[in-house]
Amino acid sequence: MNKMIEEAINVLKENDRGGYTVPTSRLYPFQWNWDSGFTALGLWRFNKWRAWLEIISLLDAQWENGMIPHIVFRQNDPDYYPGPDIWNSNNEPPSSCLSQPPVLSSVVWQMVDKGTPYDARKAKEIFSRLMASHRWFMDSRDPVNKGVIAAIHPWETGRDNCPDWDMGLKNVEVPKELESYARRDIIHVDTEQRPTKVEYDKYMSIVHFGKKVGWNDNVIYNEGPFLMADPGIQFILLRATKDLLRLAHHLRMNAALDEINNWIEKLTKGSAWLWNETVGGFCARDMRTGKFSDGITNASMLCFYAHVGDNLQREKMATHCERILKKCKYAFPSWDPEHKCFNKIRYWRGPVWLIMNYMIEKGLNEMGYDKLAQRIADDSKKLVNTAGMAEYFDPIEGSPLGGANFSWTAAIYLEMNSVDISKNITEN
Ligand code: 9WN
Repeated sequence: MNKMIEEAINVLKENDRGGYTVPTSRLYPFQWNWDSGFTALGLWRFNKWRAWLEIISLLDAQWENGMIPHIVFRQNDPDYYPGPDIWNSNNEPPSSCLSQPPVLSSVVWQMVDKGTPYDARKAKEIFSRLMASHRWFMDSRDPVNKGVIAAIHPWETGRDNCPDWDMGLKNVEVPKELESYARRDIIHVDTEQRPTKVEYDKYMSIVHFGKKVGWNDNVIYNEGPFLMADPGIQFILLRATKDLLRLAHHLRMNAALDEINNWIEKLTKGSAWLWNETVGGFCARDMRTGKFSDGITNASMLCFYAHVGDNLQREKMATHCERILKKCKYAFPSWDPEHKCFNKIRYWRGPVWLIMNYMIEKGLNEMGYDKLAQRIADDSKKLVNTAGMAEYFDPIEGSPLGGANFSWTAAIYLEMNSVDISKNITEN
């Protein structure tokens, strides 16, 4: 077996905490929502029941209202801030109180589509849970029926410090009564590669507000300090809803079809609201002011993955893609390298993330942009082959950034190499 593939499998095994996988040790010592989704894809390549357990353990933390929280805390751990005592979710297992990009239904569909009757049986067991999580997004993050999903916190988008959120964070006031706190992330990772203190103060201020209003989704939507539309969440949810429809057909869950079709129709219409004519691309947008962000990101590129936009819009997005690829040695940066806010090492302000590459590549392939897709697949593999399973990578130098031995990078590496070594599992 290729050495890197072996290493990727080892990373996933080493980050296994018994039924769930941490993104990496120390820096992120809990279970994260979309990390577990992508991790399941990688696990499935060599151990199917363990992949399903990853999903089932995440769903174990699903709230009664359908929300799948962004972090599940099964124990306290001083290595991460903010931990369970700060969120104070008051449920079992303790969790954070907001969500993350909903990749789960797409992951499940892929496992069923490529899998065996065993996979279909497991999917059937959790189908109603998936429905509930989609319903929660539609009801709680779009209570006005606009077809546009709101993110109430940059953490919900999973692209925490992307310049997309600068405009929304500007309006977030840091309350005098905000408890003082000590960050832990910068003990593990170079400060230059992480969000700034000003950003962290704002992140904690939004948490402070959420706690004050008992995490009431309606109050947060109408009065919360931050409310932005994210092409990432919007397109990932739309794609996941389309995959949920495929799953429903496959499992003959006919009673669910109308509801899912309605969601698809609504989200497709709503996606048009994210088209920024000035930039000629899909961009993040402030829900309260209607003001657009002016940068093309790796999340903008997910329009292909969601199959949204008319022909002209797609051509414009493909042109942006080509232009950006010419500026970077390694695809695909999290922020436009020609924009003044680009920073090649600071987290979501420039670096490459393999999970985003995976979705962009899939979308480009499906929409017939084979060459662009190939470039992204090749660069992704090259990055891991030379820099290892890093959390993220410098798009210009190719160097590893953030945490090392990272679960979702390892998982996507296995996925992109179409590893099928399920027969070898007993030997390992
Ligand atoms: C906050 C775990 C998570 C990812 C996010 C990424 C980062 C957390 C943090 O790590 O966010 O959720 O503390 O920086 O931005 O996408 O899920 O890997």
